[in-house]
Amino acid sequence: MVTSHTKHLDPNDTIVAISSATGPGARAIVRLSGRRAAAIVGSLCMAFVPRRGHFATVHLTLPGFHTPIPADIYHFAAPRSYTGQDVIEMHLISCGPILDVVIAQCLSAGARAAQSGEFTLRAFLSGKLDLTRAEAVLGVIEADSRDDLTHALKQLAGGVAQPLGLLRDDLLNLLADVEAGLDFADEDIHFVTTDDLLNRITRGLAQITLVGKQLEERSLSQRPFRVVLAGKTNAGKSSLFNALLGRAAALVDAEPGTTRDYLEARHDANGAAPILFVDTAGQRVADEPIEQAGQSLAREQMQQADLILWCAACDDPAGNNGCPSNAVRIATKADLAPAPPDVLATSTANGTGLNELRALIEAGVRRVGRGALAPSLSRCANHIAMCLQHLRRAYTNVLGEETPPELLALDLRLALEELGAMTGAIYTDDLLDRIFSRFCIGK
Ligand SMILES: Nc1nc2c(ncn2[C@@H]2O[C@H](COP(=O)(O)OP(=O)(O)O)[C@@H](O)[C@H]2O)c(=O)[nH]1
Ligand SMILES: [Mg+2]
Repeated sequence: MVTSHTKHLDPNDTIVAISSATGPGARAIVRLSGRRAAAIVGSLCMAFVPRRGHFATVHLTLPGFHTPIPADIYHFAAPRSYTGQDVIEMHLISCGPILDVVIAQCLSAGARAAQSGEFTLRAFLSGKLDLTRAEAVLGVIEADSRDDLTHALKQLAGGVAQPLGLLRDDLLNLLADVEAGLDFADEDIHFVTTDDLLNRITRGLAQITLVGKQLEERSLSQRPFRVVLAGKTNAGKSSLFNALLGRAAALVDAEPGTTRDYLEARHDANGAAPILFVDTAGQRVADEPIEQAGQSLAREQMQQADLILWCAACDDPAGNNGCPSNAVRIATKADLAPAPPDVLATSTANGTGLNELRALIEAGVRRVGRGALAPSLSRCANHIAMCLQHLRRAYTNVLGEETPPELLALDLRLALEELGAMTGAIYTDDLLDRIFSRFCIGK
């Protein structure tokens, strides 16, 4: 699972570590990554504030040292840094006691000690490392203590890089054949028949579809965080659902049993992990089959939930009957009666507790660590979709025999470019190599 480690590795923390080899040496490097890097380093050198993207030689004033310690400071400004965040490197005299104090000072100024591989993990999360190179990340972080992390990244990148490589190979060979044909067009030499073209493009389509599917499967982390509102009928679930979404997505009515099946609505806050709110039919003794069905759907939803909010109105003493043990209890309609102690009280009538409820949900999202990998995954999904589009056009072009081979070559190139953008490889030289080696053109 992607979930168990990321809670320890909040990418919003500013992390610090000695990033040079341990032991005696001329210079040692202390590296920080995160929003507060400059402020933290600044606190070590009095009034000096490192300028974004600049180099400076400074003197650190460290507790217990009477002389200022010289240091070179390199500021790599986000997003153009290894991790994609603000990165600061302090190049210092390589001396254990000095380094210890520098790290201790950074920690007390608000940095967190980086976990093994965490800088690279951040590079991966910010899209600086592609899926293929993410395998190298695995190597970096293969330390025993990071089993979880290794496992998570393996799940994400493991099987994808290889089929991507195969697909790229196939498409390159195909393009090489088509382009070679272009060069010999006058001599009417064909390197590939229409049937062969269609077969090979179809194979490419199948492969890229497969890679897309694998990515999808691996992107469990992209699945939105499911918040299910449950409780008795008339508890105020739909009202809360609407309030959390900030729009009237569900019908609210004084008549109990208004919500009969369940309603889903996705909430994408800026930059935050997506949340799926699910409003369910209330629990009550159901006579009608349709209502019974609605309630069994609600139970199903609760099973799939990442967070169950069990709503019980403050003026309903029996509101918590049937509340599952893993649910978070919410005392709704707090404007009508006092809420029980230690339960979050809300009211959609006067807004009580809504911010606290949002914070509670966000904490749940963070705990599960969902969404941290989402940007990288959706980036890949986008390239795959574009690649598919170009390949489909290539296929149609081959079918419509009038189409000049230049257009086919263009589509194949565009498809390869999408793969290239995904993996960061540049295929042009590669392609020339192939043409030269396979056809001895230009000798
Ligand atoms: N006074 C008060 N009434 C509420 C509040 N929330 C919901 N209601 C009312 O309670 C009734 C049931 O609300 P609804 O959201 O449909 O409950 P659901 O059956 O659990 O979905 C409606 O008449 C709402 O207007 C609240 O915070 N305060
Ligand atoms: Mg309802």
